[in-house]
Amino acid sequence: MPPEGNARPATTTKPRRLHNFIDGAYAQSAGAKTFESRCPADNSIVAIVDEASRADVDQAVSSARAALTGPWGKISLDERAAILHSIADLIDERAADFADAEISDTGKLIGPTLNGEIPRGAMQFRVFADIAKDGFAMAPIASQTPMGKAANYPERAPKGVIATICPWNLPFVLSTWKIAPALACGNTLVVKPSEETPMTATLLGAVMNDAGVPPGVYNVVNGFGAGSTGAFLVAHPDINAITFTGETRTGAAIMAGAADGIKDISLELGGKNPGIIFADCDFEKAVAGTAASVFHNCGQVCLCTERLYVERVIFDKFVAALKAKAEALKPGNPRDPATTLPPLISIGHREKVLDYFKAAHDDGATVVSGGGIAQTDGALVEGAWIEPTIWTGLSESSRVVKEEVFGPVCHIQPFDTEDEAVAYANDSDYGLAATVWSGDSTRARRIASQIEVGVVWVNGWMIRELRSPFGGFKHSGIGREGGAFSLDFYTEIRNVCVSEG
Ligand code: NAD
Ligand code: 6OD
Repeated sequence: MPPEGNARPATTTKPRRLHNFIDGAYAQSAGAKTFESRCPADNSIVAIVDEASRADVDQAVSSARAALTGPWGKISLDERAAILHSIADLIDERAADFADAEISDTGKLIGPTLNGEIPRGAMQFRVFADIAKDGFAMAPIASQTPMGKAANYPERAPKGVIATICPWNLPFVLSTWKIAPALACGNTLVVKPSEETPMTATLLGAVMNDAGVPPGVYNVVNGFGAGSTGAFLVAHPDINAITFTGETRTGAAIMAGAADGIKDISLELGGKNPGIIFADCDFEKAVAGTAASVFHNCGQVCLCTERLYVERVIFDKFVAALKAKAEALKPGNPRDPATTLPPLISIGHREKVLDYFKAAHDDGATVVSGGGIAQTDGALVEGAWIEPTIWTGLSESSRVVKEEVFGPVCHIQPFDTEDEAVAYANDSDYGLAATVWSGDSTRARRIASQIEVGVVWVNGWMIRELRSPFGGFKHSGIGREGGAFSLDFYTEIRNVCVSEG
């Protein structure tokens, strides 16, 4: 379906009916429960979704377990890689459908969805197929020990049945970020998308069938977290590993659940990311890059910047320039290419963000820009719109400076010295990402090396190389994925030691 502009309603007109995808087929849930998925642009119902019961999860896991030793377990790495390339090609062919589904679920903007997030999902299948082909074989180790001479052959084996639990903010990018390497390594999967965004992972089932992925290798169970599908999956005794992206609190619950059965875990969690702007930066570039890092996807990217530290001599000028960027953003129909501000994911999430607006007010913040609900018209007035919001004047202990808001917000603090900027940046329980803006590359690298986060961008933001390690320090996660790090998580390593007398 080609994307259209303003004439097209914010959502698809008729709600889709979504079933779980188990053993290669869309099947009605074994339980009777369904739930609604809504488009946050106008709060209309876009899908009626089966909530997977414990019996559905059991069936999905058994099917994934059986598929491990079926045809999928017998094909070569090269054949698996070729199938992953076919998956990528089919996603590209159906990009407009995937984009349409993603926009219906999230209210995301048409441009970044159709030209950015969906193609990146496809690309992840190609890239991880090639990474596995290059990195699966490990170098032999010759040894001469008092017990004799031997040759050691370390080899990778699939880890088994992987549970993949995903958030709503980048549904297709973040599910395929895990699905692609898991399949490349020969595993089978049970994927639980966020209850807010069930569509794209579910649509991917048909692509898997068409690409020749055997039944049972890729399964999707839709539903909620605690007390529902997500918890059934985490507790399932036949899961070997859980890869999770979402809130830190949820990650802690999943980690506790994973202890039972000694399931391996990879946790990509929340952030409260700092940006440090030095007076010697390229000012226009720093303002534009910082605006993107604060407001992109309405601030709903774990890597978004919510704390800004600006060298005092340019503080007022920088605040004014960022305010101008915030106020230029235009809410509207996400399918209209002229719209530049998408909504938050839901009315419920907007309530949470509005609570933070109140907390900032109660703590005495100066509201430089925003602070309320963004004005829209027509059907969009029912949507989860919010104003991009900039605060100054708060203490570093204020709630909105400490806690992840996950909205289009930032607090800006002046600093005078490098040490002060680094101390501010590190004064957080989180440690996911940071940006440093400076014309002095030696200084920028010196600062970057002192910040306790998993990724530091110097004079840029969100430049993603899929071969580089990705993950967080402190409460932002456990483990690294990306490139060969994904191979380490999605495989077990066996050492075959051959005695040579
Ligand atoms: P969330 O933790 O509420 O939910 C994520 C997923 O976990 C959903 O599928 C949910 O149904 C499931 N879930 C919730 N409770 C569960 C439980 N007890 N057992 C099993 N599954 C459970 O997160 P969200 O609101 O969907 O996403 C936003 C959060 O994700 C933010 O904190 C953001 O920073 C974080 N995030 C982190 C990264 C990263 O790479 N570090 C990427 C994207 C989002
Ligand atoms: O770019 C990625 O690989 C990644 N995992 C991004 C996460 C973004 C969080 O919202």
